[in-house]
Amino acid sequence: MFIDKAQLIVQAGSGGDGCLSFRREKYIPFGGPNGGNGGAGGDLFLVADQNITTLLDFVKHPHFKAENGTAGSGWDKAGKSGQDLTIRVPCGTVVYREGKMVGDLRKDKEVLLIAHGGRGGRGNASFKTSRNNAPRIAEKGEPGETVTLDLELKLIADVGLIGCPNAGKSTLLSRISAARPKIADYPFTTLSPNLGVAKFKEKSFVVADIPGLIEGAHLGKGLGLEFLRHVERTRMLVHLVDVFGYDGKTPLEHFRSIQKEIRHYSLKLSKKPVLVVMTKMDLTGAEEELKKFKKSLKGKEILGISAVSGAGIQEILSLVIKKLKTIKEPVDEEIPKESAVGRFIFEDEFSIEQEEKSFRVKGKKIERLFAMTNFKQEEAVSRFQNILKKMGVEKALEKHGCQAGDLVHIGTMEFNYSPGTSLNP
Ligand SMILES: Nc1nc2c(ncn2[C@@H]2O[C@H](COP(=O)(O)OP(=O)(O)OP(=O)(O)O)[C@@H](O)[C@H]2O)c(=O)[nH]1
Ligand SMILES: [Mg+2]
Repeated sequence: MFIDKAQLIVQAGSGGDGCLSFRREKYIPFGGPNGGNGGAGGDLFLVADQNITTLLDFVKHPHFKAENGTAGSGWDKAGKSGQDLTIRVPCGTVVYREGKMVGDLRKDKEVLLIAHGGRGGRGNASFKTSRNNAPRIAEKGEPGETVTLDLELKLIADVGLIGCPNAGKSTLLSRISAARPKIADYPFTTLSPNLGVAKFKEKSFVVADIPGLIEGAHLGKGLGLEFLRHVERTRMLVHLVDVFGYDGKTPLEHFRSIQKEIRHYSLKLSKKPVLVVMTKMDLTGAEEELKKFKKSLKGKEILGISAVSGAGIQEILSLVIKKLKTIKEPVDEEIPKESAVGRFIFEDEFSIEQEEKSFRVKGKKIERLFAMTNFKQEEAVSRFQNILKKMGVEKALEKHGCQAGDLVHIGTMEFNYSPGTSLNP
């Protein structure tokens, strides 16, 4: 099954906890701290893979988690880092986070970092200073990032075949490439896009055949405009028109209504160069129809083909190759710099929100500090308080009207505010 939209819920690995330990050996009465650091958690990546053609797997299995780092241990032994996890997606996968595009994996093997693993917690050996040579403090590992991503597959092809149902799009694709799409004498034979590589005189290009369009597709009629997404990134369109029309309408009426649907879908798409091709020229009376059609669309380049006799097929191929040479690659959709996953975002160190009689301190740095503090260790608690003080959290709380006894939330913890001693969990 061809699925072109999916959601991923990924969690990078958490860092391992730092270790609290002291050297204990015979004849060495005051062995120093020797607790090692925890290992880093594994990162999560997406990688484009040309052998994958659908996002179907993610609909069934949207959850992924990279490995956690292991805890540090005594004798200054660091924990092991967690393995990174790489998730394979089809080429042409566009990645969104909270509605913003954060990546576009076009070419085989392109990689995108989507979630950072947590840092390993520092062991007590790392906290040794000249003033404190026996620290009883070790950090917990930093939790790995959890991220929800929306994936959208937009096929990457040079040429898009569009037209009414039954116009002969899939038949043409099967004539010019090795692709074997389903072909039949009824509308909506093609239910999902097909890709094929067409070759002509040592040159090749990728063609996308999509389901047929009908008038009112923008209102959801037929299969709607959903699949036009897959010709958005082509360099040109080939619009196929059945020489005897479809559903009682003339070729000209069809041509116009499909062009109108495309304009409804996107102005950008409607501005792509179009080659108009009349199909089924082997049928009796076709020449007359083609003449009429050409006359009413003066100035447009129109070709006639027959997939049955092969007439016109070579002409299409050589014309498309000639045209492609003059058309630049479509410009990429801009990825806003600040939203790219994995990019460092400058933000205020913290912010304070008032919730009735209580206050919430928010911010990446503080929340991370909270997650990595082991509140069972006295020294860790006082380090936590000192850092908050240095960051100016106490002052900021008072500015917001926080008074002794008021509740302050950080992460999942509640504190009673007491000025001077800062926050006591
Ligand atoms: N006589 C004749 N019949 C053709 C020609 N091209 C296609 N057909 C027939 O037209 C019918 C529709 O062809 P398809 O290739 O399935 O048409 P399509 O545009 O892909 O149709 P949908 O996938 O339903 O949108 C089939 O019965 C084909 O055999 C042609 O050049 N000459
Ligand atoms: Mg088809």
